[in-house]
Amino acid sequence: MTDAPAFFELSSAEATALLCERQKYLVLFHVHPDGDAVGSAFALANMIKATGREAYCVCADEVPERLHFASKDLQESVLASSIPEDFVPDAIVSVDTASPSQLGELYEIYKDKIDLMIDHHGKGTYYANYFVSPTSSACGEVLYGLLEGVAARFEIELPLRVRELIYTAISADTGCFRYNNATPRAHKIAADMLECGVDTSDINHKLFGIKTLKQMQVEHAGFERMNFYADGRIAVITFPYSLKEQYGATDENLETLIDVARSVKGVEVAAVIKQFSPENKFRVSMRSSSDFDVSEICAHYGGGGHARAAGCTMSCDSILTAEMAIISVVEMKFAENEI
Ligand SMILES: [Mn+2]
Repeated sequence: MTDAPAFFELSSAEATALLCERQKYLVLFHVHPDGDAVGSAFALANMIKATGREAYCVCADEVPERLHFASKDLQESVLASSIPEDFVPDAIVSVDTASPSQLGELYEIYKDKIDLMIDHHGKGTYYANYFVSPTSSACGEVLYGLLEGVAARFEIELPLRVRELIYTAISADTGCFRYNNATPRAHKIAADMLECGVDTSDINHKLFGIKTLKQMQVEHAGFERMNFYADGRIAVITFPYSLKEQYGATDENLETLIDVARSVKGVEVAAVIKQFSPENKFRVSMRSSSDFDVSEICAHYGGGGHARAAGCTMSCDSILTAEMAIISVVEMKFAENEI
């Protein structure tokens, strides 16, 4: 029998110390990277560099094109194969990653070697020796506190670039401060960033104001496939692989489909079921615009997330089966809530 591994929660001061003491940092972030993951990882890497040390960011997936503005000035690629072979980290830190499965193939490479997990979900499956994971709007919010501590220790100002990336992370995860996770603290940090000269309107335009033509074509196709259930309280878009091929769409092009479903008036629970490859594996994204907790639905299928935004992957014989399975659980919950 082996002892179960122990995971220790660190205070902010202890986590800050860990970010000050080492020389070479490897920063891991989750697959299907979003603005919070990329913004947080590159904010940390930029800060390490600003204090005269070395850092590389690594992910199992490349940074999507729409987020290149946050990563390309530091790294052309984030794949593990792109990191110089002679770079041997003395600290491995993950950001915005609540469970080992979200590290994808990186977990096999780095498991047991991850020193610190910096997250904001307040729950998850711990996999690093040490963790900090208060419930916050974004990993960027947690990191802001830690990096202010690092800046103080090295007696420097927090660089503008780091501030831009922290803002990017928080704005991305709060949907431009529209979601209910946009806490007073998130707004206060945004105010700090504005005062320090961060061009927030430019960042928000890049995050939310631009869509590629392909993305809009995909949204149009998704709109035509949208099904409504429970008197319009549930909207589901399925996007099978055949359609993805027909449009020549990338996984990234399908990211905003969920916004189409959730924007319809009266919809409380929105779901998008995407088939990324010919395999019968379906990636489910869910959003709630009421008290309905979609993370419970996704947890039922081995996934997770927040009450209002969650996801899971289902293996079943068809996309229709996946749709029916999701609908039946949501309808069951609706019925339970009404009792
Ligand atoms: Mn996040």
